[in-house]
Amino acid sequence: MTQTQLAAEPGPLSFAPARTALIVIDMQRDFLEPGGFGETLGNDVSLLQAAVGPCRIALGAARAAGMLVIHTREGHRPDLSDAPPAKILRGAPSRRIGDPGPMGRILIRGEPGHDIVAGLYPEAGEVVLDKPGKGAFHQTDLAQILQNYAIDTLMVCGVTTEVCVHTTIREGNDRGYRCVAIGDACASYFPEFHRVGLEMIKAQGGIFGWVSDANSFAEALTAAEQAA
Ligand code: TIU
Repeated sequence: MTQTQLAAEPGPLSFAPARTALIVIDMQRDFLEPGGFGETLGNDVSLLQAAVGPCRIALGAARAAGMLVIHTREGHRPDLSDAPPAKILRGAPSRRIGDPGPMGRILIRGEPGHDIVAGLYPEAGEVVLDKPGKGAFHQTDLAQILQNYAIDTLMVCGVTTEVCVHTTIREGNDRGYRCVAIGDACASYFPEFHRVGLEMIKAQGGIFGWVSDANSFAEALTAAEQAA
């Protein structure tokens, strides 16, 4: 099986594209566009645009290499039966989960705001995984999907760095996956949290993962194709 080397921190990582999945976390209108969940929490959603271009690079490279691509969407059933009251009642948002907004009901499956942004829309054959929590493993069939494809390495990008990306990488690490944050393809409403969030992953010799970037990921896949 073809192996390739990824430039990453705290050190390079050798991985097999055939055993690797690209997981694009929650690049949804609810987080990236005005009028959605992110804005109801008081955030400047324009900050997340920084991740879109690098996500496109990572997605394009994974597609060209025939890698497993998984898109996640955070959201809930229309009847809110899977939304913990502790989550719905948290804080003082301008609109709560389930309330009507300009992109439909906030963070509800099937509503326009729950959909993935146009520039990163899933292609036929890619996995779209709906998740009720911050982590992509919590109450989803992600573990089964990864097992079915014999995946051992996760390349993770999307939003937000310190919330859903971090939670998913922590969950994946504890389950035995080698997890890489594609750093420039992640973003946060808090630039400092983004920076420190990436630092946390790769500190202590890579305590729960690696950090790379979209171009390095694409170069590693190109090298793998040339070696095959
Ligand atoms: N608010 C925030 O930073 N993030 C979330 O609520 N969900 C995700 O990170 N997807």
